[in-house]
Amino acid sequence: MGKIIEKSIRSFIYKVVVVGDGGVGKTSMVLRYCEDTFKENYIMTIGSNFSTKQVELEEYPNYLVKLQIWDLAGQKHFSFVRPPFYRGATAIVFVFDLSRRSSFQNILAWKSEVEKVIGDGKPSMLVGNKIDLIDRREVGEKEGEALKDEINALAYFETSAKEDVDVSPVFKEITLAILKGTQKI
Ligand code: G3D
Ligand code: MG
Repeated sequence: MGKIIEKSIRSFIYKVVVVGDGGVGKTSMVLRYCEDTFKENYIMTIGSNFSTKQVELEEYPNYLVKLQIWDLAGQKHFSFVRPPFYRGATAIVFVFDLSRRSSFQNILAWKSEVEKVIGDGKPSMLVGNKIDLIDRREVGEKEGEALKDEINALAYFETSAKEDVDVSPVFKEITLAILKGTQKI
């Protein structure tokens, strides 16, 4: 007679906010990670949207972890709508465009806007997107690493939502950091 082995699955859901200037590729990153697609001429994000994605974690076979990923409009004229969307976030992904220096310089302002609502000390990642536009690079890898240290982010990634470079590791690493910080294992 077969024995029924009961494996208890533990479920978690975490809210992650993706922030950075308009046009850096936030919506494209979320689409790439959640749906594995890239859409040219995607409509500008109005307000916000979120997608839910189950994270595959070999490290935690009996965990069912879902991320609710909020992609906020980066345009300055929508700033009044943003604070409520940060509420309840467990982690933050800061995104800039490697081919647009101003978006890199604005990361500190994004950090302070988010932390005004959720406080500091939440796990975060720094992402330089559009690595496929390497010929038009305006921010060096060392500068990215230095900013990561300055803002206390856990890691710095250079990604391409367009060519699917290193997008899922961003979300996987942040999930592992959340679990390490919140669970006693
Ligand atoms: P946002 O959500 O941060 O505002 P979007 O940014 O995801 O809407 O992307 C803004 C523009 O950058 C889009 O181009 C999109 O196709 C492009 N983009 C996003 N990620 C990448 C990337 O990794 N590489 C390159 N080369 N382009 C990217 P359009 O032309 O639609 O404005
Ligand atoms: Mg967008």
